[in-house]
Amino acid sequence: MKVAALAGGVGGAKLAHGLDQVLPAGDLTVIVNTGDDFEYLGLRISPDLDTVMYTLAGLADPEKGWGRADESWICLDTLRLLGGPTWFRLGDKDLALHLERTRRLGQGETLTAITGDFCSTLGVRSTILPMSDERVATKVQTEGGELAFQTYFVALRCEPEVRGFRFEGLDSAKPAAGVLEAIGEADLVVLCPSNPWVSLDPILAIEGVRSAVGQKPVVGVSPIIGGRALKGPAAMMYQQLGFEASALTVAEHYRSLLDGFVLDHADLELESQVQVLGLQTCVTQTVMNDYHDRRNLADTILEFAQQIQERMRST
Ligand code: FO1
Repeated sequence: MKVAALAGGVGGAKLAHGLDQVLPAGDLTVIVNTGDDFEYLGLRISPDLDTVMYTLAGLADPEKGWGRADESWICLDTLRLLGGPTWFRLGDKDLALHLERTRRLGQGETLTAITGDFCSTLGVRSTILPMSDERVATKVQTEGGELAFQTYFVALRCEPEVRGFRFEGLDSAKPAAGVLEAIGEADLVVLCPSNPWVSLDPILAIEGVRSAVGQKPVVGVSPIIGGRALKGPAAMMYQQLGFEASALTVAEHYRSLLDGFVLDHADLELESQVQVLGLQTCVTQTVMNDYHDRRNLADTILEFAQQIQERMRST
């Protein structure tokens, strides 16, 4: 089964890793949000792309989920001593990647090509694609005005109350080479358990992506479990925007695209309401504490997708 997975940062990367482990080599393409990308210390940082790449390479920091395991912080500590900006923490190994990416972008290479080369070097089996090679910058609209995503997320620790979002550059952004092809060739599209507002919506907003996804069997996995996000501000964003934070709200968010929806055991009581939306459901453990959980969830999703496809064929 060929799978195209749409993913943001840590939660999405974990499921993408599970899929990478259980699918035959070459059958998975992960299409990653680049709305979080920004320039910092003169370098181009692509946090979600790197989180997915490091995770699939088995190199991600197991505690934080982003950055590299066994990292050193000599540059950051020296920068701090010199009075430079250190609010966004870049480890030494990670920094090398940003330096090289920025150098190659400066020579006119695409983010897609550079990411492909890094993935080969780091031993990633699956294809990882940025959503676009053009810059799209997520802006968070708050009571106090509009903020660049990483300012809101890291510098201000998601404290300002959210009013909405804007994806700057969207009008002129095209899907990266291979994105529409991977979706077109896929037997299944998986919406990973990433933040719907700031991780998956930017991908789906890129020209042609939503309609390509809509033509495929689509399974979504809720990033909200028992009314809370395991990591990040997704639940808080729903509440601040006037919605109840729940797996049901996430299913409604993607409703027009979905065929099936995966909920955690903790949300069993929401299953019938998700079915009322016209979706097939699968209740399972979606919390991924270790590699085994990632593979288990991926296997469960693939079995669920097969059931969905059989039902589609028989109706
Ligand atoms: N998140 C933080 O909360 N603080 C950081 O200092 C930080 C640094 C960082 C460096 C490289 C990288 O790839 C990710 C990093 N992140 C950090 C995570 C990142 O801000 C978010 O995970 C995503 O943008 C949201 O998905």
